[in-house]
Amino acid sequence: MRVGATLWRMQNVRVGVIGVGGMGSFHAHTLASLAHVDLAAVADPYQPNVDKVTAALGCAGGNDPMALATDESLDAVVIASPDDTHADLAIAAINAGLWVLCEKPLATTMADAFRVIDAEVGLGSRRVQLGFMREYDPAHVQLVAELRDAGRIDAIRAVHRNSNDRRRPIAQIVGQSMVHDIHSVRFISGEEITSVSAFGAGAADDSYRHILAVCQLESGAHAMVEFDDAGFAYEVSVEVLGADGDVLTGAPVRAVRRRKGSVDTFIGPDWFAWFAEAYRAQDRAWIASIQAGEATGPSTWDGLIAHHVVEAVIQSLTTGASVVVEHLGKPEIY
Ligand code: ISE
Repeated sequence: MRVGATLWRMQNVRVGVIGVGGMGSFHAHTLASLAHVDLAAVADPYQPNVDKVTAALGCAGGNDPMALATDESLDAVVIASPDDTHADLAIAAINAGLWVLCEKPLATTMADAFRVIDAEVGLGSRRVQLGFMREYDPAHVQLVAELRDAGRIDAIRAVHRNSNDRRRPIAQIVGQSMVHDIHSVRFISGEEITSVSAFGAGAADDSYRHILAVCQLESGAHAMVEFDDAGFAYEVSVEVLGADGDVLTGAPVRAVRRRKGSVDTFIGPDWFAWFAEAYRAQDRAWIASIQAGEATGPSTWDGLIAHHVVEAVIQSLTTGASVVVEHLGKPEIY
């Protein structure tokens, strides 16, 4: 590992990407296009994924995610492998002295999430940025700035319409998708969620089309998180009702398309299009934090708390009861 702030500024950051399906390949392309980044290698057990990225970007490719997570010739890795592999890979990378951008969710169990926290706390400082990229989305950034003179937050409405075209089990809907909205409520309000009542509609097997989670916040404000696994079109919006005014994120700024018989503004086909700038800004900020030698942005603690609330939402959905979200003490490094 190279150290020293001056050196960092002059040298490119050598990055590996673990898991190059849709999300990881998007990161690989984004990172390869940034200044001061050498995309050194990618790893994915599925060879066709590797072939596509190495052919397009000319980096090395392999099939062993753990080998890349512990490759000390790298400075940093992106973890974009299946959700239940994130914790072990993040711990291995932390122990190998690498900087990490870990896709959400941090983990699929609280036990795994705590193991990652323990690894960072054992090191004494943050090493990981979590992929809650909405914090970098221009509309969300502006919303947070506008809230400065909107007064006390009374309520938040977070609406998320997904374009996944397959039915997912409840744990995945909440753990992979609503986890973003849960984090949004936390970073926008600066408050913790203290209880959750969740309702599902459009049931099929272990799945719902639509989930509504009504969350109480510490101040007594509430947040309504509404998720729709519509299967087509993608939209995310957040509205904050403040004592002195409301603020609402709009769609990403796009050209208006006029055709005979229709005039339409942009509706995202998927999250890559809707949040293109957010992902780019996130990856840019991650590289800058590595150059500065200090992890910034959403942390593993944010990932752990988001999963804590995910479990409360699932419990409320399955029991029909309101669930108290137990307070967890935050280690000093966060
Ligand atoms: C997906 O995994 C993402 O991370 C997207 O940001 C989110 O909007 C979508 O619902 C998830 O399935």
